[in-house]
Amino acid sequence: MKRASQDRARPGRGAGRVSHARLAGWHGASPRHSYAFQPIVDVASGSVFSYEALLRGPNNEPAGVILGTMSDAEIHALDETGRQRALELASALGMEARLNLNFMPRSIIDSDAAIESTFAAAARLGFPADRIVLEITETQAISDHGRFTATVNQIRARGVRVAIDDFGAGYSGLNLLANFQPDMVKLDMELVRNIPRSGPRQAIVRAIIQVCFDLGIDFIAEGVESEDEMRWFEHQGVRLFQGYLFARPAFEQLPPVTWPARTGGIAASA
Ligand SMILES: [Ca+2]
Repeated sequence: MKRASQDRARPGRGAGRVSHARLAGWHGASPRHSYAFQPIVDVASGSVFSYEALLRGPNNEPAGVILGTMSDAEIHALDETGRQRALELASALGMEARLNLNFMPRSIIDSDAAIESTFAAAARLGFPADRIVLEITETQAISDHGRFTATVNQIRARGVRVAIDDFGAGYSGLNLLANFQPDMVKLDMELVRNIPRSGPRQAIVRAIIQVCFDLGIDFIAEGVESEDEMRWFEHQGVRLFQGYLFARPAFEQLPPVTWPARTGGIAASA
């Protein structure tokens, strides 16, 4: 695996930790959770396309650790109202790119509390709805495609975009795309890993990319860790990437992007 050259690193806009003073008054003095941010980059334009907000503990503990300390009721409350903290941080950091927020299908279908609290926070903070992307994982079974599609389309009508997360790892797959065209698809990292050396993965992923291109869906390769992986996707016409090759998640910060050195092709200039 080649190492990304460090001399191409440059900070993202608004890079820097949010001061506690700027978040003072938010949920009192000791929030139970916070977020790290990881960019999704556009290698064709050399810009940050979006930042995904990743759940963390108040001291950067992994999501699984803090969820393990919470009761079911606390987890439910976190799911209903917790994303406002991601929006608070994004605003405090001066985020100008899109903000991706994670949702389970049931968080959207069973109740509108999670969505409404997110819209309310965005309105209060002046964060434009059209810069919010809902990442909905397909690893949880969507039992009723009709209801899912109708609900998500109602939400989209309010300006947000929708991405299907972990695509290829779950239950719905191409059948979901036949019934419902999201704005974006994020290919599961299991299909990304070592793709330059896996003929079967290449055949499957080429088909998924083609379907997305035909349907006008933005295709994102997530979990990209090596230049070889990135180059394979780039050769297929993919320009949107997320993964350690470009930036690791940064706690309450917008991390700088490390741009792999170009060997030709598209120039990565800002
Ligand atoms: Ca995600």
